[in-house]
Amino acid sequence: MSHILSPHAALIIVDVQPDFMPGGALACHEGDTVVPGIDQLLRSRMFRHVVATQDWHPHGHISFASSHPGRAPFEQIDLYGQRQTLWPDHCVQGTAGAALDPTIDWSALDALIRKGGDPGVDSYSGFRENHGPAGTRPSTGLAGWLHERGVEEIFVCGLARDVCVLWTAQDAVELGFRAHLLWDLSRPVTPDTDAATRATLLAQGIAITEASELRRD
Ligand code: VGL
Ligand code: ZN
Repeated sequence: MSHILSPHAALIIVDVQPDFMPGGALACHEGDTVVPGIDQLLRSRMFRHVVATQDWHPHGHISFASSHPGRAPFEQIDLYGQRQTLWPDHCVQGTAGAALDPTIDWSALDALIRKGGDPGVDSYSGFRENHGPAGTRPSTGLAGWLHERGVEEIFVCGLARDVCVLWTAQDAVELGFRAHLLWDLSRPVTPDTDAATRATLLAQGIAITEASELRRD
């Protein structure tokens, strides 16, 4: 199947940062394998609107297991009434692991959304933070930016397929966009989540699309 991109389609590249690659602080399974395809997609100039997100935490962030004495990475705690997975320290602001992947040509990028900067709240989606103490999910402003540019359809790729990519695609449909997850240009933190991720996408009307299906209008 091929998919003709309209001028109202946007690409969102989620958290393609060394800390999410093999050898990084919070490595995704085969995370580095998305890099050549994303670089090619950027160079192709197929999308009229291109956004990247960058996980960007202060030292001592609440999502770090190291901020919770006696807790280990990948344990879950209750935080503001929601389940919070505790992660290894990752994407600390200004560190090499938090940079956008240095081998990708980012020239075609229109906007960069940094997220996770609130020390007390995690932020998976590019659109809004996770639940905070007030029970709300503050916006990053991305939905407004896209709506004002006339974007109707979103293609999400990057890392991690089971966390920030998934949450970004879910918010996209909730906020009124058609959404695709570019499956071959994403990889999970936890490989055995793929079947559950596919079921969630199907149930929420998010298309599973391969980069090779994309054609320019
Ligand atoms: C992510 C866990 C914690 C991601 C970010 O980019 O998927 N996962 N922070
Ligand atoms: Zn994070």
